[in-house]
Amino acid sequence: MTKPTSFESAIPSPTPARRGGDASDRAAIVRDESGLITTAPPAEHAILVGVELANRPQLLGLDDSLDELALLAKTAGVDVCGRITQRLEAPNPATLIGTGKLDELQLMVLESGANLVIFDDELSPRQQREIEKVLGQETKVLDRTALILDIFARHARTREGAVQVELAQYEYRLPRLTRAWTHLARQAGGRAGGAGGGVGVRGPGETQLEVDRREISRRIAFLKRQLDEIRKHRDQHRRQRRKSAIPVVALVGYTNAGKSTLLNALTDAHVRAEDRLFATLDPTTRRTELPSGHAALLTDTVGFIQKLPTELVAAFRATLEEVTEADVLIHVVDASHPNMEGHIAAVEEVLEELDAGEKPQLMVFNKIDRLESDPEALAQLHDQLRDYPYAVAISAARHTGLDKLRTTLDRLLRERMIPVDLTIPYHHGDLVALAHSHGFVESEEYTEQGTRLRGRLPVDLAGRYRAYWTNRQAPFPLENGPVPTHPSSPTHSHEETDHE
Ligand SMILES: Nc1nc2c(ncn2[C@@H]2O[C@H](COP(=O)(O)OP(=O)(O)OP(=O)(O)O)[C@@H](O)[C@H]2O)c(=O)[nH]1
Ligand SMILES: [Mg+2]
Repeated sequence: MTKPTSFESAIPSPTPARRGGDASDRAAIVRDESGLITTAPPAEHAILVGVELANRPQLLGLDDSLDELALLAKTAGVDVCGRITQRLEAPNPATLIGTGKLDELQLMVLESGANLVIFDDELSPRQQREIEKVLGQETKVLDRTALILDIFARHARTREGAVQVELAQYEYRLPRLTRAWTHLARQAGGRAGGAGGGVGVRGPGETQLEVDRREISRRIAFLKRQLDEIRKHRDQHRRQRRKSAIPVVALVGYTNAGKSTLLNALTDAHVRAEDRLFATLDPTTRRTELPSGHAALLTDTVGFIQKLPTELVAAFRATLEEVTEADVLIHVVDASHPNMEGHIAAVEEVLEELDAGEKPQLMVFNKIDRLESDPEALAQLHDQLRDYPYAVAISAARHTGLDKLRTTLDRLLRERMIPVDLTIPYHHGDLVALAHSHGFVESEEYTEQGTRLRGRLPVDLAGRYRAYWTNRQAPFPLENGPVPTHPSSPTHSHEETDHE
């Protein structure tokens, strides 16, 4: 994508998305003089700051949340050299933590030689500014959101991913253009218009900060237009997919739960699965065969985390539509994680935010190989499975429990289909074949009027059989369009790769 030159000169780009390679993973987060995040050699030593607010429900405890922040820091190549926490009745509007705590933090920074402070909670632009004032120019102040944005930027491998991260970074940055940007440098000679500037062209007196803001807003608008194009393309792609009436199953779950490993185990996807947070950003879809003989399309996509910034969810709408448009979800859970329950709740929260909370879910408790030495935990897990209508325990890495997973997925898909009783004229053998390949045929008889089929059909297909309901009466309205004279057979052959 090309950037406007004026923009390039005015605003350094956010962290460039990296394509492949691991060496630069060791790079660390720093801010350039403009305040934007960029990568640099590993020389970052950070102190983590966590706050527990009396009236705020937390999915993870203070320490667990900071452990997770430490993992995020590690993923970004930052070395953690200390942490500090505070329990508060209410946040300090100016500095989040209390003044005494801030002094303590300053001392800790000096003693440890840290050059970075990372807050586990999102800082308001004002709080960030005030804290920076106290800690001085040498110490960078980041929050969890900025850290996640940086990791996302490193892991984006497609244009779609890169555009989404860049947009999220600029939207995060826009209200935070302060410090280095407040030099109030006048534009050289007021070139933008001066005395002769036309209407709407601002002349001398415009500050650098305002110019920067305007450039960033322009860039945001440009990125949004690009994303609209991407979304249109994805939409078309999905519509195509829907025509084939193959159910789409999205793998969702907390980051690092094993979604990509599971996709690889169930298909020949060969997607990258790694022991780090947010290894996957870009969706990959692969076809898999189920024991019933039916096919399903499995989509692996970005993982979730507690305190996932809303801007990020909004910016990743194109990617996350793979989740919202799926027929069913496989919710992958790391059953060996001490915070399993908190992770499940965090995923449910994000699903709610995406309006996907009501989709049928197959709960997959992964990594049970790690529970082998703990029979009690394993028994407890098996008890827990009963809380869910569809749940299995597996090890994606060792390929244990995958058959059970496949049959359970088959059952779930079958139970969401609608029961049908059809009499199909003999010249519509194609519709009989379609029912066999995409539905569950429980009985088949040959009558004078045609083939009588009883069983279940996917909702998406049922409309095509409207005219052939036995006794001419569907038990409910079927509004899936007219019955085609030559119903096209669904495409079985195409295997999809959205992005590699
Ligand atoms: N012991 C064990 N490790 C597993 C299992 N499944 C996945 N892992 C490991 O868990 C780590 C994360 O796996 P991924 O498949 O990348 O997880 P993900 O959910 O795709 O993670 P993100 O893409 O980062 O959100 C990798 O190191 C995997 O090897 C399992 O069944 N047992
Ligand atoms: Mg993954």
